[in-house]
Amino acid sequence: MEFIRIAEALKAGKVNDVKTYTEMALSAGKEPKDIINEGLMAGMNVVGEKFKNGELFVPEVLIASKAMNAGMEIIKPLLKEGDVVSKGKCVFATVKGDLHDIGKKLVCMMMESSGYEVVDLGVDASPEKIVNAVKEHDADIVGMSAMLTTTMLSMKKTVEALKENGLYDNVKVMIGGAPVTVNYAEEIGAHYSPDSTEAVELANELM
Ligand code: B1M
Repeated sequence: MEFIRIAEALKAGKVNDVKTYTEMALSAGKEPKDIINEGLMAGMNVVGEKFKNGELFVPEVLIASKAMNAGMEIIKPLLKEGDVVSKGKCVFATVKGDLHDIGKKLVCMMMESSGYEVVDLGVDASPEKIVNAVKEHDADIVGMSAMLTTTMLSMKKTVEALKENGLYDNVKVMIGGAPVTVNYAEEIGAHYSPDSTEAVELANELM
């Protein structure tokens, strides 16, 4: 019952209700990892599916992500080692010259909600900055977003920089953004997904 209430509140984007029901579930003795998997994640998975099917739109997904984060903030300090197994470490960025970050943030939120550790480098990230972050964080996945036809070229440069630094064979490169296509991804040696839900599915396949 507690889990269903959490999932329902999350789907409805009711941040305060998610907090309340998460606290109630803890008071009732529920395990933190079960609250995440059967309450929060269960709700977020439905949100992801509905977004993919066009039943929900960007603002609703952002609010649901906020509700997810509100629940996670309560649970995080209580997690024991091994409660949550990270699916992988990702470095995400909007590429050099590009300041659009709404879509990239959405992808980051969905990835985090699905169990990935995400280092978000923000916008206008040069190939050097991305390469350095991949080294520093020993990333499994590099995710790049571009919204301008002109800045897409920086994705190719970043892939080349990853190759020059001997990192390309150890990371999976994912790209996306309105002007990006599957053909362009193939051409530069990356993997493409059209939206945040498919980005998570792609990451799951790649890992
Ligand atoms: Co700009 N802008 N903009 N803009 N802007 C577009 C992209 C544009 C298509 C508008 C247009 O002319 N019709 C056009 C680009 C044309 C082109 O190159 N093909 C454009 C332009 C020209 C510009 C400026 C050059 C305008 C100017 O100053 N003359 C300028 C450039 C600034 C710069 O970046 N250097 C500019 C500026 C801005 C604002 C700052 C005002 C603002 C950005 C605010 C912000 O992001 N913080 C802005 C906005 C809001 C837009 C539009 C209206 C909306 C973009 C958006 O947030 N969509 C956009 C027009 C449009 O797309 N209809 C436009 C919602 C978001 C959820 O979708 O980002 O597509 P999206 O993300 C999706 C998918 O693409 C995918 O998943 C997301 C969720 O489903 N996805 C990934 C994204 N990244 C992914 C990564 C992945 C996987 C999937 O794996 C890693």
